[in-house]
Amino acid sequence: MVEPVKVLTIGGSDSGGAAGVQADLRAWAALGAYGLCALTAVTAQNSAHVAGVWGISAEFLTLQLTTILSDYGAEAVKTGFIGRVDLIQAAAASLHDLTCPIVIDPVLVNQHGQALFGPEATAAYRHWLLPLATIITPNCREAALLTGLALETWDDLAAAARQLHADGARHVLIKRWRAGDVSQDWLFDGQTFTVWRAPWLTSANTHGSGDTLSAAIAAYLGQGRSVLEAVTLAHAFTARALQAGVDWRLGAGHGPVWAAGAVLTKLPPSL
Ligand code: PXL
Repeated sequence: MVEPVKVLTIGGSDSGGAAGVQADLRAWAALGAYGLCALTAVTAQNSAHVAGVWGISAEFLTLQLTTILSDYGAEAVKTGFIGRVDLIQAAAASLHDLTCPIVIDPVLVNQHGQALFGPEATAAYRHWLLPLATIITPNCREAALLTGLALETWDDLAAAARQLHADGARHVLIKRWRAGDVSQDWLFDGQTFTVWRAPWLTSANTHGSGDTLSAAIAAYLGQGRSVLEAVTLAHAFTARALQAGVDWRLGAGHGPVWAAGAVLTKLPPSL
């Protein structure tokens, strides 16, 4: 009998197929993990714009989660697009008693860095979801919204990481700190900072890269790896996914990362 690593995402559907649960499930299929999904919202979007968002009720989110977890269970969970206080509370209530790693990807800004939701959503993240997080993965703008800090200097970034850790997240990964033509992702574990560096990307095809990174972190954590190892492997996976989609032309706008093209010929042991 073989039991694959089961990973659960709580997030929104991207009708354009680039981000959201579509990105998560694709990443997990590429990694050989079995993906489960509970939807918070259905979006009508293409590569150029979001035409509408239709939210699921909190009761129906809870029904999805209890139905999935009572049968399959999960070795790891990630959250993505949530954005409504009752949905954040419903997700937190269902995750509260789980002992598996939980990755909180706080989808709070759009690709232009503009806030997607009001301050009540940010406050709900801090109150309900941060204390459950094995790791939280905000980009700099999201870390600024969650902490109220401006993140203009590296010391601001360090202060934001400390604050999110004090709010309950066991690890904090603040992504896309720009240093010239280099993008830095900083991990704080409550004591030390570790950095991953990558070229600052000019490719238009980055839609879904944050989702792919947090999904891959969840899969590697579900496999039993340490946070440091999971983040390192997930960065390498996401870089391959970005490379696989770099020359694509799909719609008129922002193109996707292509996790299905990130499969190694030789898979890492046991995924
Ligand atoms: O990439 C963040 C994200 C997450 N979830 C959904 C999205 C997006 C961005 O477009 O549409 C459903």
